[in-house]
Amino acid sequence: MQLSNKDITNFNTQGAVVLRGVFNDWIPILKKGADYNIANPSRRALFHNKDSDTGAMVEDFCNWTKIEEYSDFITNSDLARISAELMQSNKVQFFHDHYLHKYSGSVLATPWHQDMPYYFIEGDQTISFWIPLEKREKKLSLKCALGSHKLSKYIRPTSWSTNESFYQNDALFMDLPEMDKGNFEIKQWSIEPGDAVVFNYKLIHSAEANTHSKETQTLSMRLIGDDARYQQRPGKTSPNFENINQTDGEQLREDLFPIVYSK
Ligand SMILES: O=C(O)CCC(=O)C(=O)O
Repeated sequence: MQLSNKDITNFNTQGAVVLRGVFNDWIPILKKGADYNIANPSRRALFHNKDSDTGAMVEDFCNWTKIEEYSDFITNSDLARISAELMQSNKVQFFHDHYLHKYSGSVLATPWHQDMPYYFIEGDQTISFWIPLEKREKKLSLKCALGSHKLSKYIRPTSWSTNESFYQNDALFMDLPEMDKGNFEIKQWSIEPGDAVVFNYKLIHSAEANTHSKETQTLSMRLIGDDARYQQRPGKTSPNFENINQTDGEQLREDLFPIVYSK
């Protein structure tokens, strides 16, 4: 797939773009991996609303080393090249995969948030690919607050199911701006399998609960570019790497976060 100059400009100025049909051939492969993932959740998996009959949501992280369909996709699809072009980066490192499984009738919406403050990363060259594995009507698609990746301070991160502050020292962060008062243009795209919404880790985004009669499966693939560096946060990050043994300003370890593209 060839990106247009408009895709590159929009990604950098607005913080998000939709890419149509970019992973068409990969959907059956990713679906096989995701089905395995939900049947075999890792120790990192989070189960929200597990015991409720009004629907539940499962998240899992960092499974690419054990799910061969994920590693095949990361290595052999256009993911890394597209990342380099959109971030305008000479080099791309893979950060992690994040799987979201929303059972039908789930009452749990994904709240407005930025991903960056949950991560031990700082930098402008960051990219997430939000890849639904089935058709998604516009109102159940990712909501992106365009331009919000340029804010000067991060929004306070919270635990999604309890809404409690994620870190003890939350003075570093600011309150979420009012999202429905016209401060940002909110963009959503209807999705066909094979499309991806691509966005910067600093972009404020959210998603509705799953009101479909069927479960939904989404994979978010996260990568970083030249200027991304390790940054200690005031507590455990998500995902957390217990023995990462890195200090502020270092490039992320290549044994855990492999270089997947280099010019
Ligand atoms: O699909 C969702 O509910 C939200 C996904 C999200 O926040 C992300 O991929 O960063």
